Amino acid sequence: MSSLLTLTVALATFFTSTLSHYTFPNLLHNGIQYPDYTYIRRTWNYQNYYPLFDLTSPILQCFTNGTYPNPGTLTVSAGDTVGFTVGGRIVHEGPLLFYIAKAGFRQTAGSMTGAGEVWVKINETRPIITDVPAKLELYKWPYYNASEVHIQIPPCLPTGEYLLRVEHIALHIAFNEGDHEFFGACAQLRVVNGGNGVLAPYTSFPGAYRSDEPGLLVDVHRNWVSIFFSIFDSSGVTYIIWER
Ligand SMILES: [Cu+2]
Repeated sequence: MSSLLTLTVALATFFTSTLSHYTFPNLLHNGIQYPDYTYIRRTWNYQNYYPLFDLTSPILQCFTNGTYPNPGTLTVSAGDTVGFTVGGRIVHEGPLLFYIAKAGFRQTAGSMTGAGEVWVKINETRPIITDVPAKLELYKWPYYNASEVHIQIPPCLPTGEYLLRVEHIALHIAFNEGDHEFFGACAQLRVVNGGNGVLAPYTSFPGAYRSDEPGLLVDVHRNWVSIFFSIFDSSGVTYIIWER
């Protein structure tokens, strides 16, 4: 009886840890769902689904611990839509963001680390506001409870090799500094049929975020308006690719 109870408690702990958090294990492209961590670098939390809290950690670059099997690089066309499955579901409120980093001279998507000022935000999904001032129920995070997420590779993106970084920031308990939760992954892509866009502005991981900035230190159940204007508009990494 007591061993059954112990097992029950252990299982409950396990499911609380995994079911309440999430990963991005599978790439989706042209109707194909690739196997776990194929074209996606296996993340540091692939077994335990843990959130990342430390904004000074290089893990933030691609959510790996630096050790992962070679995932390969997938060829896609600029303008294609690619997706990531969600291991679990996105069960916390917060924005979904995509960043891209181009491989430099003598680099490939497989060889680049993601360190340095190489990242450009290409998309962010904001909450939909139906009333101001609002309560939680009046804001809708489009990816809340999602089992997959999608992004169009910008049609103007130049041909080349890239890391595509997906990031979800959970803000449900971010009223205590440092209690934001970061989840994400990087896909390795070879983009063909590209355009003449110019990437800007650049940011780095770590470096893009501060734990005390208004968008990351906020009570999402109260200060909705300040969230809206901070994390999205004043973080200094707001957009993107300029068409010319
Ligand atoms: Cu959580």
